[in-house]
Order: sequence, then C-alpha cells, then structure tokens
Amino acid sequence: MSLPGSLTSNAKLPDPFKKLNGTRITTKSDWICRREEIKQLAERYVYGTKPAKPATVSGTVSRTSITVNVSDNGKSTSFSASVSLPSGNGPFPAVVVFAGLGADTSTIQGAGVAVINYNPLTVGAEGTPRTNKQGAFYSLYGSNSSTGLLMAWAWGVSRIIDVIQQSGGSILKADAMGVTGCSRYGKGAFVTGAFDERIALTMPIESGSGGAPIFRGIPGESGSQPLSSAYSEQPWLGDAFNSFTGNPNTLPVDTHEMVAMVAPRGLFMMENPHIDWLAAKSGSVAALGGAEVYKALGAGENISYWSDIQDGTHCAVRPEWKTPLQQNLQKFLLKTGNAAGVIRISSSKAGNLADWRDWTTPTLTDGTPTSAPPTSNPPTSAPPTSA
Ligand code: MCU
Repeated sequence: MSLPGSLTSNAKLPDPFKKLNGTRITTKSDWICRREEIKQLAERYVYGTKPAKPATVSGTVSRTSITVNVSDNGKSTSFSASVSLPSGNGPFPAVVVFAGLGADTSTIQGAGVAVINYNPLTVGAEGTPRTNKQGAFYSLYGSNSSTGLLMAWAWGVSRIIDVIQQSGGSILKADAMGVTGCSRYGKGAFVTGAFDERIALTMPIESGSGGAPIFRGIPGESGSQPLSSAYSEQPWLGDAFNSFTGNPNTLPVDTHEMVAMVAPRGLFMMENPHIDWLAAKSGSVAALGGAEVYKALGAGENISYWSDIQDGTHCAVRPEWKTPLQQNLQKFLLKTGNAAGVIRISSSKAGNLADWRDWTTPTLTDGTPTSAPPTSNPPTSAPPTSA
C-alpha cells in the first residue's frame, strides 16, 4: 500500500469507503483492506506509529494485579496495573479503566465485570517536551519517538491484553475486554479501542479535542479546545499532527474513520454538551459518520452515542449512562444481552452529518474482496490480530 505523496485539501470528511487507489469498496470483506489503509494514515498523520507486539512480552495475572515485562530493541521495561474483581468465581470479563477518572466502576463491577486500574502515565508521562518523552513506551522506543502519548497508552493496554492472553484465562478473559476513560483518558480509550481489535467494547467519555470529535469540526465549533492547544497542552497527539493544527482540511483521515476502525465491535461514546471546550458537536459528527460504516457492515446496532445528559460536571458518574453501560457490558463482554445501540444527541450540540459529507453509504455485499483472490469462506469482518 502506498500512502498519498501529496495531500489535498478537502473541507468534507474523507470518504471512509474510498480506497487510496480511488475506487470504492463493494464488499464487507473489502473493509479489511480499507481499515488497514485508515490505520496507516492515522498512525502517520495523527497519532504516530504503534509498534507491533514486542519480541518478548511476559508477566503475571493475579486476583489483585497484572504485571507486564517487555523487551524489544535490546531494551527492557515493565509496568503494572491493579485488578478489582467482582464477586463470584470467574474467569471474568474485564474493563481497562484509564486512571479511574469518570468511569462508573461500581456499575462495571456490579455487572460482574472486573476493573483493571491502568495508570497510563507510567507508560507515557505528561509534562515532558516532545523531544524528551518519558515512560515505559519511550524507554523502549526512544525519548525522541514521534509517537504521541495516546498511542503509547494504547500500546500499554495491548501489552496488558497480551499478558492476559498468555495467562491461560483462569482469572480474566482476554476475549471479553473493554476499555474506558474520561477526558484526556477518553482520548486514550478511543485510540486504544481503534487500534486493537481484541478489544470487544470501547467506551470513551468526554474525550474532547484530539479525541473523538472530528478534527475538521473544531475550528468552527465555538469555544472548543483549538487543535493547536490540544497539540501543545501535552504530547498527546503524534508529532506529525503539528502540520495540521492550523488546517485540518488537509488531513487525509478524520476521526469518523477512527470510529469506523472500531466497527463492527462494541462502541459506546459518551459526551458532555454543557462544556463548549469538549467539542461535543464535532463529537456527534464523528459518531454519525462512523456509524455509516457500522451500518454498511451490518453492525449498525453495535454503536451507541449519548450526550443528552443533565449534569454538566466534567467526568461525573451519570445516571443517564448507567443503563446503556450495563447493556453494553451485557452484550459485548458478558454475552448475556443483545440490546440495540442507542444514539441520543443533545439538541444543544447536534452536528449534521449531511453538512460534512459528499459521499453516500454503499450497500456492501458479502462477497469476497475485490483486491484479494477468492476464498471459500470469506470473513465478514477483520479477524482479531495481535495488535
Ligand atoms: C478533555 O480533556 C482534557 C482537555 O483536552 C484539556 O484541555 C484539559 O486541560 O484537560 C481535560 C482533561 O483531561 O480533564 C481531566
């Protein structure tokens, strides 16, 4: 695959169904290749590269903690996360909760799902210049790595999943894992779910600029955190994003396609319309745009978006999100429910997808990819990879 040599300005959201060679995908299987293109664009222009699983990943899973030891490039590092199990015997599904902020952990545990308390700052520290990034990720890949903190945090979660997969599954189930976090950790949860197909349920909360909201929407959304601010406040985004903070229209990718990268897996996006800084209007467009890919894949019921909330406190635990949270946990982690996804957009921050797209949503057939030789039993969605 060759990435575009020169970038052209496009005020509309890039067509998620259009391949880099200019043709549009026609089958559900084609999405596997198109998703890979989006992934590579997002790494190159937005977040920085996510290295593949390192040569050596080892560690332990106990009823109270997970340790991760990693070696790559002749360097070694380790980090850990604490575990809180629900009542019962297990093995349990689990949600990785970024830094505890804003997540309704009592509802998660009450549903019979374990909480893995993940401190992303040990993997990618805040408060450093871009030229001297710190944390477990950067001790392996270099303090001058151009990969931003969000992707470093995502890489850390992927290594936790590696260890759980290798653990034999007597305590935690690697095939029933979710991720959540609020605010800057909502940005992290969003990127984590997009880039690891082993994650069954992704739940970003109030992620704001640099998270789920479409980049193209930020300059025109009154009071939202400017892209230049999100880029410079912390090295969350990759260094390459610097070229786009003044004009996101030249980005060959936008966040509706990161939403689409999660498809057909479970996605529950929670946003706050009461704080302009959080860019919920642009967030609604990301959800609506990405939902078109979910629909085309026949998975329209797997995405939820909810910004219709009363209390404007940033990262509050909210009564409105409790039932949909339980339904998402049941459907995607516990496998005991099948509730349809819910889209509830606050009227005060409702974006209009029609304003943002010049493409239509195709009816994808179940056929074999147009770009690959026929197989006898084509997959309808991308198989899990060891991301
Ligand atoms: C929404 O996430 C961020 C926001 O991007 C920052 O500008 C602000 O300083 O912090 C928010 C946050 O993480 O709050 C906990």
